[in-house]
Amino acid sequence: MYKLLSHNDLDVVGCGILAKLAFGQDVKIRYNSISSLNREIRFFLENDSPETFLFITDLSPDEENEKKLNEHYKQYKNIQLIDHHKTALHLNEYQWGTVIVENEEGRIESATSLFYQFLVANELLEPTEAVDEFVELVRQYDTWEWEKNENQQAHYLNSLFFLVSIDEFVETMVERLTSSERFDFDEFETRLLNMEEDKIERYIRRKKREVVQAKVGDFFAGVVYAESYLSELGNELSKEHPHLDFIAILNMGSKKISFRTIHDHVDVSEIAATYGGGGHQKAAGCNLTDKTYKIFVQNTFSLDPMMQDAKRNRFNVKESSFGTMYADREENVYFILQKNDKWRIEKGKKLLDNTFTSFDEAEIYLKRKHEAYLVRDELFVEYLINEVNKEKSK
Ligand SMILES: [Mn+2]
Repeated sequence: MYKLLSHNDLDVVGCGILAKLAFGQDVKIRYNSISSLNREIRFFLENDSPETFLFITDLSPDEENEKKLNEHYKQYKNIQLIDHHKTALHLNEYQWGTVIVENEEGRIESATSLFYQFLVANELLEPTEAVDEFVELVRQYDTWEWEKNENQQAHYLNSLFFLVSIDEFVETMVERLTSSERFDFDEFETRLLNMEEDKIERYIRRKKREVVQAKVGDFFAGVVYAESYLSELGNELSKEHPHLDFIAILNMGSKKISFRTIHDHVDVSEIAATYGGGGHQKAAGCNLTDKTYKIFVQNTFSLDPMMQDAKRNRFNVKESSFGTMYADREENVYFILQKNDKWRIEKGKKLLDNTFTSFDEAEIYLKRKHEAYLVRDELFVEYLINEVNKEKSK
């Protein structure tokens, strides 16, 4: 008998599907949160027969269970932990721990891709083209590589996962992976997934109007409330507001905060860790506690949502050396313009002292300090006409 303990996202359920393919009826699978994982481990150590082989994927035990698992392993040799979280790297010191964030060729791993390699290497699962493809889709979604590769299939797979129950998803995938030579979606799923993509887009468009900008410690964060499509939302908001270090997504119902960033200079797993959470460099989370409630909810509640940059401008565009016009909530007007190789900011005709080496640097300053936004062409043209008229009437 095998037992697999894991939490529940596509990467984890991908492990569950591989376990089903490898062991069939001979495996019990439990999807856990971190706290229930430690309960499950205690239960396993106290009640399961030593014949049972335990897999833990994508999660790590607390310190107490780490020691107990090691004692158990010394006696029975029946434990394997597989993870790709940086925060679990210390478990590599145990014979039963395999934690790899990035392999030797620089490929970023997921729990599913690591578990697959383990099963194949130990001849517990026969690799096939269909399973290869499935595992790669899970890995690309989990690492967000799908976006760079424009691998829509990977995004579809995650959307399908959220459209049906875990059991139904596992059953459908196991059936498909055992019966088809290639991995693909059927016609009905494709139609459904197209509709789902549209729905996600509309949801994100709505959420973009609700983000507030907040200073959190040394960082600038975008704070938003949401309970669906967190990764998609975090990614879109990060791209929309590159002057923000990270996005904090608050789910009041589950009392959880998710952190996302697209930047390399920020490690959200470290930020989450300061609040008792964890995760990856670009995606992490923690619980909503009294402390985090105060920082992210109470302190930001009275703030107005950020204004969005105009999208379809032809004249007032970024990096124009003649000047790009911005405004803030108090209707102050700013121009970012180039003067002798340097980028400068003009606030209501007055040139500020600061100099910047790039347009982006100037814009980050302006957005962080004044929450200024790129104004629409209409306003820009109107402003210029007014200026010309003022000159004439002098
Ligand atoms: Mn994972």
